[in-house]
Amino acid sequence: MIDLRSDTVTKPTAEMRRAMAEADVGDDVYGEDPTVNRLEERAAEIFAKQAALFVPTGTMGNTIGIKTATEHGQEVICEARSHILNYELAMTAWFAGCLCRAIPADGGVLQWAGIEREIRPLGPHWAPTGLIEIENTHNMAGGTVYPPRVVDEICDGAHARGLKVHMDGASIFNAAAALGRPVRELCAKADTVMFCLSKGLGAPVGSMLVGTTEAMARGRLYRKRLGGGMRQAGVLAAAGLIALEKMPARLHEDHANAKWLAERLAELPGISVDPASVETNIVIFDVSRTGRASAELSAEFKTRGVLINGINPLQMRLVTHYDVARRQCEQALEVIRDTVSVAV
Ligand code: TLP
Repeated sequence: MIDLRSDTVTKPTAEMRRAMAEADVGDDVYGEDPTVNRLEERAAEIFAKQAALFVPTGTMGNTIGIKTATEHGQEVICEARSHILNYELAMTAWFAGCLCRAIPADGGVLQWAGIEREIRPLGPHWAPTGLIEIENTHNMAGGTVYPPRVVDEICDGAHARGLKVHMDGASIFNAAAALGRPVRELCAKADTVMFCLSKGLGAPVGSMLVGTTEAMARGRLYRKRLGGGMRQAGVLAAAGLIALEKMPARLHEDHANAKWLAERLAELPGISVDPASVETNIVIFDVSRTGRASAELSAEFKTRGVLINGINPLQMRLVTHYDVARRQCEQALEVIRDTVSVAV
């Protein structure tokens, strides 16, 4: 199977498996796992933040990041297609007790002017704004990258209003690869940043939250409350360290494969996609002119050995990653071409 459903599907590399087998471990609930401690120190260093917290999933990292910056009964401003609003089972409401105020933005990239209009002060009727959340890269907008200047403007504006900014940087290393800038520059002013080790970077499990020492200390308690206090988690952190140190350097290969696929998909009958909009490793393409629903196409691709999911009846998303080389992209393209030429 050529699996283009997500960059979460990668299997740990041989080097990761070796490191996992040999990892030095201890009980991380007591803060005694040396490998987890090293991973947290390295993450904090690389992001130039005071501290970091190893969490089992990106969803838990976002949940904790949002919780550390808000109070029950507030609103979190986010983009309309954001992961926190659409793919985390209403966790912002469930755990932090906050509503999401969704703002649609071109390419998923919010601008300070658009956010400022939506900020609500304390008043007799409305839920006051507690936090601004931005997603970089923006998954469901097609892996789009925030220009660093826009992030800085949002953070400066938010801070001037006494608000914090949480960045869902699940794929922040893809943004860094696309811009050729280090992650610490892209999130310098964000208060908390979540990034995934298990998405694009090849680790089997794990995400990180980075921020101030104070926020991470509180975050550690929320993590325990959520059931994320892991014990000898060094076996996971060992793979995470390799993901963090080694895997970012190769992400440009995934970006080149995504662009290559988008350029060729654009030539196929019934498919619409603008290759210029593909900035990282995600290609969202419209299949409505094939006359078939994305679920049908998905099932057909699968019978021919290619996995690609629909994100709604009209659009599909493919994601390139470490476990698909250019050769597999060529094979996947053949399958898509054969399937849609029959469909049209
Ligand atoms: N993204 C997954 C799905 O959940 C959609 C994928 O296949 O792309 N923030 C963003 C922006 C993400 O894209 C994801 C995962 C997460 C958070 C959550 O990470 P996990 O799955 O570890 O909870």
